[in-house]
Amino acid sequence: MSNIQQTLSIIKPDAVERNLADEIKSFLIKKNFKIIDNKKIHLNKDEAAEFYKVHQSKPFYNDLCSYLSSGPIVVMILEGENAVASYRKIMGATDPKNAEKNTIRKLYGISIDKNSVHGSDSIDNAKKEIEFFFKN
Ligand code: IDP
Ligand code: MG
Repeated sequence: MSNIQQTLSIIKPDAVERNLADEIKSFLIKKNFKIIDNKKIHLNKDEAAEFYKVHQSKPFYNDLCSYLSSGPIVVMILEGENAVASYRKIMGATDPKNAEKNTIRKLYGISIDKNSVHGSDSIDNAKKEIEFFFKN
């Protein structure tokens, strides 16, 4: 039975800055994701803090919010079969050095903080994150 889902992807500042957005989009299209909507934006630190508030107790929270607001990002709604889990798989492990080969983070990530992309971690969070960027 088909199980079409939507998930939120972000191309983070390190990848946008290296002009990798089009290459990452092509990679996703080749992997059968449809880009339903996308836009390039530059969050301020308060907006980044709101987006990442699930991580507010983590020691790296402040750096994470500074980083996400440090430059333009590309946010995308991706659609596909089991999109939440399948995009997490193609994105790769949080730390690029632990990511499997041919994942986005292995191909493009620089470090655990500059890991090039974000992806929603559950169907519920995908809905919230899509809402955060696209429904206002
Ligand atoms: P994920 O992006 O793979 O879902 P999360 O645990 O949700 O990973 O963490 C959110 C983001 O916070 C990561 O993508 C990464 O950029 C950053 N991050 C996670 N763990 C660390 C850390 O130990 N040090 C610095 N940054 C981290
Ligand atoms: Mg996460």
